[in-house]
Amino acid sequence: MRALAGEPVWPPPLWVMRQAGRYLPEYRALRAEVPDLLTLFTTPDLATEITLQPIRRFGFDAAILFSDILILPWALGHPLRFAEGPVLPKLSDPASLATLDLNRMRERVEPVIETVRRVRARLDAKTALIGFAGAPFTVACYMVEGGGSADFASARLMAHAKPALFSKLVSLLTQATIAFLTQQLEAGADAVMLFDSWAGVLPPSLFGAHVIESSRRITESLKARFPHARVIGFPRLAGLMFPAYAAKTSVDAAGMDTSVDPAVARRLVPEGVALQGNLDPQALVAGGMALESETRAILTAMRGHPFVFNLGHGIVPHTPVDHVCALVQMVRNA
Ligand code: 1CP
Repeated sequence: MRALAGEPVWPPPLWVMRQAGRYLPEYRALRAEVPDLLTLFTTPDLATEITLQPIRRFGFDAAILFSDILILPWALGHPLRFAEGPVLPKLSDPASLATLDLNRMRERVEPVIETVRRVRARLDAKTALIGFAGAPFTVACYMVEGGGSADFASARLMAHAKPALFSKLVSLLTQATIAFLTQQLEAGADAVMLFDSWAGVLPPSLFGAHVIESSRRITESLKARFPHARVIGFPRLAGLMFPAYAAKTSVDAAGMDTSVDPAVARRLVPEGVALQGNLDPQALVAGGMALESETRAILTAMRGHPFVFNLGHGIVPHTPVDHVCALVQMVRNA
């Protein structure tokens, strides 16, 4: 929390994106008993246990709520199931947009909010709890596409060909995200993160409206209500738009994806904006010298700047648990 508030805490605090997940044997064991992901996300007992698993094992400085970015459209009434990845009906017209219902969202997310309460009650005071949501643009991508995609071509096509419809969707998701994150902060989350995993597929002409403006609205509205809450934004693959994102969204910290040079980012973000990231998840799989030199390079580049050590994207399932232990040791000894 001090690093997010702009203090260059050293050694830097550390957590790992997707830290609760398939690389952990205890997660795989639970998952084998309850194979339906949506059940895992919406059963407070199970979601609480999974959120705490990586904290027990590694002592990370933050826990992140075990949920998914697609819980929000699900709570708005958009059907969702998980196969290899998420599967949703494709949203393509005003009629399907009209079925999304903000009023029923509050009740449908209640099990997730209960998880926030239980996790906060079980964490010690030194461990922060990070709530999260997908950023409106990224969630819109999955809703228009009906699932994952390499380039989210149909979502981008809609943004160009039906700009009013796409803007309406992003705007509705912005409102819903404010409500959802407000509930998480009320329930005890210390910080919230906005995952804009697909921000980088947009041309700069649309990045301002769909990524920066929607994130700014969310951040400012949360901060007006919760002055001590911190917001982390993750505009993945934003490239040259990264500094504008850090400057204009009012986020407390900007998450660097693997492609960002931390030494360059540090010079380009406004004073006081913390940075988070950005070890290549594959360096963590590799371990040994590769892990050591990549980790050292990031630590050297970030020393003296408010910083939270993390990966540049989610940890991958075949990551050896020993390598995560080695990473924790290296960062703690920085
Ligand atoms: O056991 C499994 O197979 C589950 C895989 C899984 C997990 C662990 C999914 C399906 N979601 C989650 C949890 C999750 N998702 C968390 C939990 C907290 C944590 O430990 O970090 C978070 C923060 C997310 C966020 C999320 N879901 C993002 C944003 C971050 C990112 O990775 O870019 C995205 C894009 C999703 C969608 C999603 N959910 C699941 C999958 C496999 C995907 C990717 C789909 C695709 O694009 O192909």
